[in-house]
Amino acid sequence: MAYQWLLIENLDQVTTIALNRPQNLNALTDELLEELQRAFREVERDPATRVVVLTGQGRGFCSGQDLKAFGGEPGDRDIGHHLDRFYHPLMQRIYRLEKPTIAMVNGVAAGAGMSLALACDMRVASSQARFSQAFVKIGLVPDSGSSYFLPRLIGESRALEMALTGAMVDAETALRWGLVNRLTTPENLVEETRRLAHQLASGAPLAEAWIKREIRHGATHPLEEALECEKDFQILAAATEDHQSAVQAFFDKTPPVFRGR
Ligand code: T3D
Repeated sequence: MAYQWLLIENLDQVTTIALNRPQNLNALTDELLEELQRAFREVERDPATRVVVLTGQGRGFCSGQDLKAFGGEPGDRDIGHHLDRFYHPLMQRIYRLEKPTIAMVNGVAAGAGMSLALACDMRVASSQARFSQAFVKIGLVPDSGSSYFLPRLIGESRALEMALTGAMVDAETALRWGLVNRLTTPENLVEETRRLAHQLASGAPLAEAWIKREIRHGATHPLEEALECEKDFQILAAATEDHQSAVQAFFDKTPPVFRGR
């Protein structure tokens, strides 16, 4: 089905989803959020997609909730319902996608736009990327997963600094803080992201899906439970054809080919 607010491209098993409202730095309307939900549902099921890249058209990544769509009197909006309906299912879907996800952060990522980047597994940033927990600047609190993702990525103290000040964090600082995995020039952003995406796309898909679950579990559970979780996934992984054939490829001194079986 066609999309009005997204550009979607599949190249060599990597699907790139680009938010496409460049005139307002890809601010999120209900229509765009609905399309994003649908796109992530589709890539989840699509056998031709092994890795998903999320980015923005134009000079911004995403400026968060479209403030012009607020309308009406302050207090008229049922913000709880809005979050439940549009943001919560989307962030959970991205975070739990059983395929690797990369946010290719081309420009500013603010408010829920930053949450979108945080919900991805990794972030590759251009030197023009900037990050702001902009919520406080309009008297709101972090939502759409930022309070969950951010302290886990950069620690409580820096997360609080970002959330309390709403200050813009530049790409260099983001790299230093561990907010982004890689930093490159604007000219090399696509190439650098593609290199990482293709490396992941040629990996073992079942192992990658289980690794996502195992690492997230390990981050929030005691060692004893992490060891049990690792064992459960390792039993599954060891039984795959991909594991058997990769071990054989190692002895044959040939590159492994993973088929997701
Ligand atoms: O509703 C709910 O369920 C609650 C959910 C809330 C989640 C949230 O995301 S709250 C936070 C919302 N986002 C913001 O508060 C950020 C607002 N934007 C900015 O602070 C700045 O635009 C930026 C720091 C992101 C970028 O600044 P700059 O100087 O590079 O660009 P600009 O000139 O401000 O913006 C360019 C255009 O985009 C401009 O339009 P114009 O004047 O040329 O017609 C601007 O109005 C528009 N724009 C930017 N952000 C938004 C936006 N339009 C609507 N909504 C936006 N969020």
